[in-house]
Amino acid sequence: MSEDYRSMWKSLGLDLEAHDVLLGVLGKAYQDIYLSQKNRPEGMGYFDFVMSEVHGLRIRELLDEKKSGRKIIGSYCVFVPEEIVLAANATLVGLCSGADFATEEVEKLLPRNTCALIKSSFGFKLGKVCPYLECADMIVGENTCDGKKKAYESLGGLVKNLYVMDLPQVKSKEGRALLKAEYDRFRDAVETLTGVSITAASLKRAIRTVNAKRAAVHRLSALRRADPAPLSGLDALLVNQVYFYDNPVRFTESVNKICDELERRVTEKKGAFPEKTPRILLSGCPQAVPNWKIPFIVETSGAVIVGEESCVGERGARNLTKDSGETVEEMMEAIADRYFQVDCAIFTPNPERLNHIREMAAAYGADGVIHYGLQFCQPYLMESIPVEKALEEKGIPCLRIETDYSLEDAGQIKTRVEAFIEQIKG
Ligand code: BJ8
Repeated sequence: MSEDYRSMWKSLGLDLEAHDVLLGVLGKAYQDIYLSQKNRPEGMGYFDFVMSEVHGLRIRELLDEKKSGRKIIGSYCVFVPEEIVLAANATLVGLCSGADFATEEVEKLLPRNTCALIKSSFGFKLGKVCPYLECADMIVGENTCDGKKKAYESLGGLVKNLYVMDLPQVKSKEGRALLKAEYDRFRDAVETLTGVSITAASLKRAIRTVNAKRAAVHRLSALRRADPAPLSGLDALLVNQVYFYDNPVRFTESVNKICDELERRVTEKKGAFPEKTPRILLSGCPQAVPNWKIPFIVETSGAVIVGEESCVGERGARNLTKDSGETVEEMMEAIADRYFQVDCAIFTPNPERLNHIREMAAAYGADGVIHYGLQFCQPYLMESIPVEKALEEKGIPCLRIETDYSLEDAGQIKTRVEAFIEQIKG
């Protein structure tokens, strides 16, 4: 990344030395994990570029947007509706939380046995290394798992403008009403922040922009059903990660462009891996940038990942919002309907997720499922046991992995993954 950005990072209050360390580690990991892959589609060049400029050009764009009066809103969860943010002429960015940083400082505020994702969000703030966090005018936290909801109480003292959204835990009539009420409250807060009143026209436009982005990733996912898979799981994960940072219109165009190329690859039977490579569905906790550990292990052990049942993947992006409403109220109802289908493990009971995993395994021709749970993540770790049982009852092999962001257990996980791949081959 160019030197020009240093003054920009300084103006955002980043710790330049620590930030250099982060970028150094990130750059090396990207080189080793991504750029060393073979048979990548040309269209991945765009996503490589976005990653190389993720703290550079994209931040400059966001700062330019701010200069022109647009607000930036940061979020940690796929329950925060981008439609509402865009309709108020603001920009939503995902705050990644995919790497350990400033762990000693973090553990002064959070118990050690907090999941790596939550610790990472604190580490990026305390270590002053995330330009997205620093340029956000509002940060939205959500009452999902216990870890997050208690952590936001402390995060509130560290960031300028934390807005906490309450979320239901049960898929009941009352739960749906709570979600709708919280989205109305959020709409008011976003309108106050931006000084822009959301109209039926602006909301419809925003719904269509976000739907187009989701439809593009649906198109990409569908192409991964082919054998040979035209795209590696690592590259697909990268697209799903960039989903949270990029300008939505540009992102949609770039995904559709790579889909055109992948369609040609499918016709020509050109794959990222040879035909009949064992196919894995990855299911579980979200994998935020730069958490590429499990896909890297899987895809360097003789299998290909063909789908992600994850919030950075199909759980987060799968349903479109109905855009036929004519009033703001009708469209707000449609937004609540769409998000109420997200089957995060914080819901109890949560049979939809289990059904979705089974459906995905069948649709993508998966030979086995790897369930990825972050250590200390009770919702997903608890749910992984019934998931494994239900899949195995249907004859779908399942491997449960519990890990964190460190690489200490990489060797051990690789041994287990290799044995699992041998099992599903046989
Ligand atoms: S909708 S998955 S993005 S909450 S890993 S912090 S659950 S202890 S991230 Fe999530 Fe929204 Fe749900 Fe999706 Fe807690 Fe588990 Fe940590 Fe987690």
